[in-house]
Amino acid sequence: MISSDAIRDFVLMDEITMEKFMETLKKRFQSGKIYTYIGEVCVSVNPYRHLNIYGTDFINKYKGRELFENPPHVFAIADAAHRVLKQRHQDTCILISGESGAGKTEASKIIMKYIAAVTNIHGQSEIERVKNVLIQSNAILETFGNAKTNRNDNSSRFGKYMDIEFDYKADPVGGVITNYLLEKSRVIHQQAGERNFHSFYQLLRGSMDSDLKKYDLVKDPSKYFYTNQGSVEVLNEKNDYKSTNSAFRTLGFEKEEIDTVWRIVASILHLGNIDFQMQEDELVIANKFHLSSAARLLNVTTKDLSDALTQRVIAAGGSVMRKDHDVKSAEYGRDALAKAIYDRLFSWIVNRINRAIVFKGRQQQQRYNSVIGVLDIYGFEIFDNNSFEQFCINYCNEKLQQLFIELVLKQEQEEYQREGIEWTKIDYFNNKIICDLIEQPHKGIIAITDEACLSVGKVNDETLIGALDKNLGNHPHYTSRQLKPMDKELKHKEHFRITHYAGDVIYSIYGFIEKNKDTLYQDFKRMLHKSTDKNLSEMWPEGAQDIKATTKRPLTAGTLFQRSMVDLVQTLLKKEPFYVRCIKPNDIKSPSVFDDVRVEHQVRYLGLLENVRVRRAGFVHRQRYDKFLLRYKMISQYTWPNFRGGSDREGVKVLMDEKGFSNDIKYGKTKIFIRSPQTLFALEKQRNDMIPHIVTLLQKQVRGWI
Ligand code: AOV
Ligand code: MG
Repeated sequence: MISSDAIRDFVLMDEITMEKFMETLKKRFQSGKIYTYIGEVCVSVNPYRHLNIYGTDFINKYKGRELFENPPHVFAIADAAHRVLKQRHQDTCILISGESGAGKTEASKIIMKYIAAVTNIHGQSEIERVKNVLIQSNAILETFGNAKTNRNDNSSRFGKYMDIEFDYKADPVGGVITNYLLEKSRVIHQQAGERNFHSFYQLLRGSMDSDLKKYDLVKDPSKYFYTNQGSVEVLNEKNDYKSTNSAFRTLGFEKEEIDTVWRIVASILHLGNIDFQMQEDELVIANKFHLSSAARLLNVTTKDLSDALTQRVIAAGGSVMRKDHDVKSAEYGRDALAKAIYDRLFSWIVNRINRAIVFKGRQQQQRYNSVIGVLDIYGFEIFDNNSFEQFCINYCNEKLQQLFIELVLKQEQEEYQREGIEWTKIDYFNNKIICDLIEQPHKGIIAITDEACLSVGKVNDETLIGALDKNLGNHPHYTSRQLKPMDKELKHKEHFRITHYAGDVIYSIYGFIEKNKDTLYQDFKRMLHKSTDKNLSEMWPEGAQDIKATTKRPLTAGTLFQRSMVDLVQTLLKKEPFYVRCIKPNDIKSPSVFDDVRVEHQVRYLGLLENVRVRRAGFVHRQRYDKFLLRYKMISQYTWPNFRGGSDREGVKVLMDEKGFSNDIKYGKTKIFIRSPQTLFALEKQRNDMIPHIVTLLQKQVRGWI
């Protein structure tokens, strides 16, 4: 029997139980082996320390090799995805999942680094540029889209799907990044211990004093309301600011564009410090300094900004009127403005990066050949206070889990069918029921929230939870305090609980309606469009619209997100998927602690044990006849050095009959299927035993002894 930490593939365990799975995972983690396969799925445990396994020596070891030829590694998955693309011109995708802090973003960067390293052997300069842009884009996206949360110091606060496009030689010639719903509420509010997006601290801590003066800012984040609510802890901001700017330049951002970006970030800090007061029935801005700085940085007039912050222009019956805000609605407007400016800036940066990834000189007809899609989303998360953002993030994770279930099952079933092999179904927990709870037309949480947002009467968050209770009260994955007053966990009536595939999450209904409506007063859009900063103005094309023109009600944030998820699933379904399933070993970011309870929970909800069972129920190993024969022909006198009695299939049959393995085998149309791991071990052992003999034999041959 092999020791647990030597098990490279969970299907090779002698029994499939949770105990055995956990023991294997733990032993491997403790001996620095963070990757283990389940067939072609790579399970990865966050090491929380630097491992020397990503250098050139390792890249060379994995290049062009089959999965089983080397110890498990995410490089092997990247190579497999690239090989499928190269050999079969088939689009592939690598789906990286796991909860917040499990190592998804790191895995996606490792994959990109590997792909960049093994392509373009002729060193064509334009391909080198594209590769550089792909890699450098991460630095920028993380600066503007990542933040410190209580779960991860560098948490992705947006979803990212990147298509890397390859030419017919399988060299990268372009790419397209799609971003999903940035958690923009972070711009204005952070929970205790958390921070705003890295960009704010980089600007404050990293830029030179003369630049700060230009922005009317001081170095200290505690001076700004938008950066002082959570933690003001300093990470490595100084160097990061330099790297971000250098990445901007690598990507070919113009000097003015970089300038616009940082001016917008600075203006948001000023907006956050603007206060409103009522003075004799008139709303006034208390802090004029921040007002004029924000206006200057946004290239709008102080009057325009002041008007837009304090009044609304209403077009009624052909005439235009002005109406003062009260303090509350002015504050709402200010925060909505800050969030919207940052959100637009982020999308603009993504678009700008996409323009930079296009291969220069590519002819119109010279389309890319195929793509590898890399999906790195925000992981499942539970905070002390969960709101609309967590609801969207966790829904996104449900969708991805659903895809895993569908595809892993489907793939296996199809392969057995294709090869004419009998198949017994393994039971899964199918999370489709939770996806439905959220997204079903008319009946799901998103639809019910939309209905509340669109109805004319006075609707607030409490009425929304009433509607949810009424429609979903009987759903096994939905509970609220109004329905179960004895439920201690649900502290308030305004909370509801979703039993997600990855655990129970209690959401506070407060803010659901506002965040879903996502209203930004028209006045701001017009003001921003009028900005004399060309780049900023371009971010707000809808501001060009006439005041009197009737505008269609925009889609809600929930519906937009749901549609983008449906599109994403459609895109992924067209590709051959590879999986990296990331696991977080502990909640204290420790390289040595393996928290059994936390890990077992993840293994359960990720369905890893069922994955092993399906894979094994199943066969532990399958291989094309030609490849199989090539690997093992040396162990049989009938097949060594070559089998001359017929097809590869017949050769394999002769070999397996001779070795007495026939009962453990099924012969498919193009592949051999091996049921138990013992057979595979025995084959490997015999092969290993033979290798020294073969080597001596070959040496003798070379020396002419035989
Ligand atoms: P995530 O992407 O899954 O969380 P990250 O990839 O950001 O998680 O990983 C969190 C941290 O764990 C990183 O900043 C590293 O310090 C460490 N880490 C992860 N993988 C490795 C590795 N292979 N080698 C060394 N350190 C690693 V979130 O974005 O919060 O869901 O929304
Ligand atoms: Mg991440």
